Amino acid sequence: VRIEGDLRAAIRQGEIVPYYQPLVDLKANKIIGFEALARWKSASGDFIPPSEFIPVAEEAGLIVELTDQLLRRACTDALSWPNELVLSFNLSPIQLSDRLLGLRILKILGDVGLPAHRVELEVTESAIIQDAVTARIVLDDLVNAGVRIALDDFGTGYSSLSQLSNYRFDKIKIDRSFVASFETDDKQDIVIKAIIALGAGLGVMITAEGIEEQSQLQRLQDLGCDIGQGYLLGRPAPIEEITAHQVDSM
Ligand code: G
Ligand code: G
Ligand code: MN
Ligand code: NA
Repeated sequence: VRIEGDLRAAIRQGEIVPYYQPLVDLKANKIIGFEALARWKSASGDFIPPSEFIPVAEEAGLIVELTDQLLRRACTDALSWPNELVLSFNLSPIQLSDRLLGLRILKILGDVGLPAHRVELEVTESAIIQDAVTARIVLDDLVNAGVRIALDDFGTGYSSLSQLSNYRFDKIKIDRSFVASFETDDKQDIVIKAIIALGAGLGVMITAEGIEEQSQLQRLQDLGCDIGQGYLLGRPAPIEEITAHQVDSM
């Protein structure tokens, strides 16, 4: 396929770069870190979304090279941020069935000189179910070194709540589909409330994704949600923009 050849070239030429979206402490109203989101700006100037090229990279055997490159770059960028800010980085399910992943990630952190406690990895429920034994080995390698783990897209997927008792996450990210509908749907409001209570009970921080409206932000703050993310709080932006504006203005 054509995209595969283009992708190979794009990786070689460093055309796929991380953008950064702020993660905001909803109680203190301040940025606590950024989620890296891969962006490929093709030669024609169009953006090809990660939902298209990440699966191709996985099938073409390019995901290790792409991830190493993106993570190295993101860690280097994070070194220029104020010291307490965290870098959050996504891992796709297939990556967690590679038992060397944890060690490779730690090698990159070591090379760049970014302390492990400043890094958080976002994984999904399906990633852990796919190959539970290997996923645990990988996550344990990382957690033992001080890296934090967030359960991404929580509430979607096929798994039950069993992952929460099987693994000790540092953070749960409520999928943006809940935030998008909770004002118009009383049941969703109850669901979000329950997830926030669950987080408090488990001692796990809760992040709400996809906050686009002031009213959504207000409601989440009223419910005691810990962290927020969404276009209202900041869109994913290239490193030049976040260092110039967002961090300095906080
Ligand atoms: O940025 P956007 O909303 O288009 O991201 C779409 C999906 O791609 C999300 O599920 C996100 O987690 C995933 N994604 C973004 N960047 C990366 C990355 O660097 N690696 C992996 N594995 N997934 C990513
Ligand atoms: O699956 P994951 O949570 O990693 O994906 C995050 C995706 O959500 C990114 O592609 C990002 O661009 C997107 N995103 C972030 N904030 C918003 C928002 O407020 N609204 C919508 N629709 N998408 C968002
Ligand atoms: Mn994510
Ligand atoms: Na998500």
